Amino acid sequence: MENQFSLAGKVALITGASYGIGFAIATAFHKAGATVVFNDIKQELVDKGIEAYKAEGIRAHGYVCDVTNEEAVQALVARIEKEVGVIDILVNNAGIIKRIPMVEMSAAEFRQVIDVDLNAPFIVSKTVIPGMIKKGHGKIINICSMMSELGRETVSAYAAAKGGLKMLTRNIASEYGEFNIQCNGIGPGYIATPQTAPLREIQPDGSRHPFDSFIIAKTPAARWGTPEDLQGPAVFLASDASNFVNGHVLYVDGGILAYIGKQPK
Ligand code: NAP
Ligand code: GCO
Repeated sequence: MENQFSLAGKVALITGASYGIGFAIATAFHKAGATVVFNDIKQELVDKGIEAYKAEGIRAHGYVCDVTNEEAVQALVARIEKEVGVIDILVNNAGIIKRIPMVEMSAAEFRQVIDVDLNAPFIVSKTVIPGMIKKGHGKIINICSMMSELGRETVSAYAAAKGGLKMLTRNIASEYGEFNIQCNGIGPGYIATPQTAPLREIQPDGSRHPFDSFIIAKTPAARWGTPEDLQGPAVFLASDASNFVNGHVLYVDGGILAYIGKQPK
């Protein structure tokens, strides 16, 4: 079985992976044998990322690139092909969120979220797919969300983007499945990273943030997820073990989507 999950000899690009979920996935890919390539939007983040990988014993290739910029992405992919090799595995991980009530959100803010969370996965995927077709295989993993399925107050742009990303996932699978490219999503539940830190902030009186208690009550596992919880699912979707899995979103949510919520006492 081990061979089915091996990523030996594979080149994996994980976007926005200096820390957080992307970093954990990249680390797992390294342990499964892949060469890790990542980008981030600022040089300081790339430098910090390279150091963090080094501390884990990983020689990662880090590049500065804003994934919303098509020309910059084309230059990045060309450079990776020259310096590291043709990309076998892409994880569209870079993402942002703006928590603003919809009627107070400007169209510019809405567009910015759509640009990073939906347009960028389109741009990076369309740029790596030709190399994957030539190579005869490819794996694309889009990091979706609970908000690919559910709505909530203040996250209209994020939910619209992540819902769209689920459909982009199915469309890439539909359009390029015949070239032995599998495109799947991972839908993380609520994961403790800097992105969700404001939702877990300890209150001035020392109590938990109300949203923190709400998530624990809403999650059958009764805890927040960790970036490490996503490692096994990501290796599965990047490896030969998932060669006939295409257009699927694997929710890694401690059971949130299965659960109606706690009964009133
Ligand atoms: P994070 O801690 O905020 O990390 C996201 C990374 O993407 C950051 O390094 C960020 O850089 C980078 N980035 C943002 N815009 C970029 C751009 N235009 N070009 C290149 N890099 C860019 O987030 P995370 O919690 O690890 O989340 C990773 C992914 O999982 C996101 O797509 C997120 O929506 C998704 N997700 C998260 C959770 C959760 O509970 N944490 C749950 C479901 C899905 P900066 O630091 O400069 O912004
Ligand atoms: C929020 C959260 C979420 C999560 C995640 C859930 O404000 O509701 O930030 O959207 O980060 O995407 O899967």
